[in-house]
Amino acid sequence: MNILQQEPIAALATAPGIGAIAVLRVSGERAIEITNRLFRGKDLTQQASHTAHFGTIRDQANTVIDEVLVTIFRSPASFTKEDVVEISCHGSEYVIRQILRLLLKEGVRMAQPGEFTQRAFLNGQFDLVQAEAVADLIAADSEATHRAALTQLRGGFSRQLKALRQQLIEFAALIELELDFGEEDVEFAQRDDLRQLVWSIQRVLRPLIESFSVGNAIKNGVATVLAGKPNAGKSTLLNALLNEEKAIVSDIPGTTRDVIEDELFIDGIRFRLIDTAGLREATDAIEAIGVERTRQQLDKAAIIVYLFDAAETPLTELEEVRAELQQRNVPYLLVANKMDKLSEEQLAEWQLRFGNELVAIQANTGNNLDQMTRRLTDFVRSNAVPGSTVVTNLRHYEHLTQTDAALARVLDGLDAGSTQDWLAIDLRDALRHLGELTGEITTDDLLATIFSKFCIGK
Ligand SMILES: Nc1nc2c(ncn2[C@@H]2O[C@H](COP(=O)(O)OP(=O)(O)OP(=O)(O)O)[C@@H](O)[C@H]2O)c(=O)[nH]1
Ligand SMILES: [Mg+2]
Repeated sequence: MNILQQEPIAALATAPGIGAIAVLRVSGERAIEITNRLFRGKDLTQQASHTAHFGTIRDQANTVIDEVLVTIFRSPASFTKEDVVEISCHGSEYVIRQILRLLLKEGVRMAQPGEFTQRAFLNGQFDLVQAEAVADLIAADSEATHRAALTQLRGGFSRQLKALRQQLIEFAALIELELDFGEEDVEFAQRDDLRQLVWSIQRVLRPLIESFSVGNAIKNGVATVLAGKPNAGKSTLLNALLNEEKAIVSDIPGTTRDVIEDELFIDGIRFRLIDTAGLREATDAIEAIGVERTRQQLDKAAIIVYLFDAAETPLTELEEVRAELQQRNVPYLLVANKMDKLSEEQLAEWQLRFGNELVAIQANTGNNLDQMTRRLTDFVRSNAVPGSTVVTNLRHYEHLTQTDAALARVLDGLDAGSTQDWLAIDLRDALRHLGELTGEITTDDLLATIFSKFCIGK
């Protein structure tokens, strides 16, 4: 691929604010030459790629601005594939501003948000899925988000999809060719082969589409709803998990009336813990609203933790609760709270009955909480197999589902013996969505939207 060296741009690559050091990045045509003009030390233009050089940056009056370490990367062996210089200086805002000012005087322009990554993309450093993974990686603040972004950065699903898209293009071309023959009844494209190909593409798409709910949970937190009857100890449990007195606890049933939410990282996974009003026939109008909100939260839950008072809940009631939870199709956990009031025999009987679906805890002392949280992380992990690709990006998800829908129409068309022009429309649709997914088809608008989400300097 031809490397296009565009006008030089610069930006602070490290986080703004005061730090021990800061890194300024310059990329583009003459980046090394321009930096060299400000630099006193070795002649940078004569140095090999991937070497670091100590020296000073001076202004026109030959005043030393700072002592710096300059690293040079020669095209195409750099992040943007252009000539790149990284200037590590002291992390003072004054120094950073002065060096940037000198660079601008030499004809360098300030970079737009995401412009470095955009150039890397345009020069074929990686595809769009990977470029977006760079953004996610920078924003990643939990171990799981970080892992998901890294998998996508390493090539993830786009390589496989590109190959399949290529095969689909060949079929589409044959069908378009049939169209050219108009009235004549010719079939260049083997319908059975096309069907096979569509199936194999769907086999790749489907797990990716399904991974989105997990991916989304990883990114935004797993909505974990603490539900149960009043006084079960839901708020006590929330406080114990958060290790702070977030919610009011009392022995009056119906204490919590609104939804209380906070985040908690367990084992690198972000959970959104949601404490709710206890479920019962409300005794007043406000409590009724609270109970209604609990129901809404249950409908949106990713995991339901159903808490009950171990000393006051008969087996028949538990069986009913479990039947209701099973209807909801989300992972749930039956949590017997106040195990201090529970006999060994009773617990053994429940465990025999409910197995892994039940754990006993004592929320007010924190006893056995680790057993419960381990169950929660297991739910998430069992859905997201380590190393498999998890789709976390809404844009990817939409193109994946639309490709899938277009392919389903192709299959319907094949079954119904549709004419070429109908098949051609659906094939083009599928190709377009696949192409936009991996960045083989791009519009300026799309690029602008994606890269503007980056911060300046990335
Ligand atoms: N013995 C015992 N008491 C507990 C335990 N956990 C909570 N409690 C008590 O149970 C009572 C109710 O606790 P809450 O946390 O307010 O219960 P809740 O489920 O949030 O109740 P509502 O907000 O009314 O729905 C309080 O008096 C707690 O101190 C436990 O493990 N053992
Ligand atoms: Mg409460």
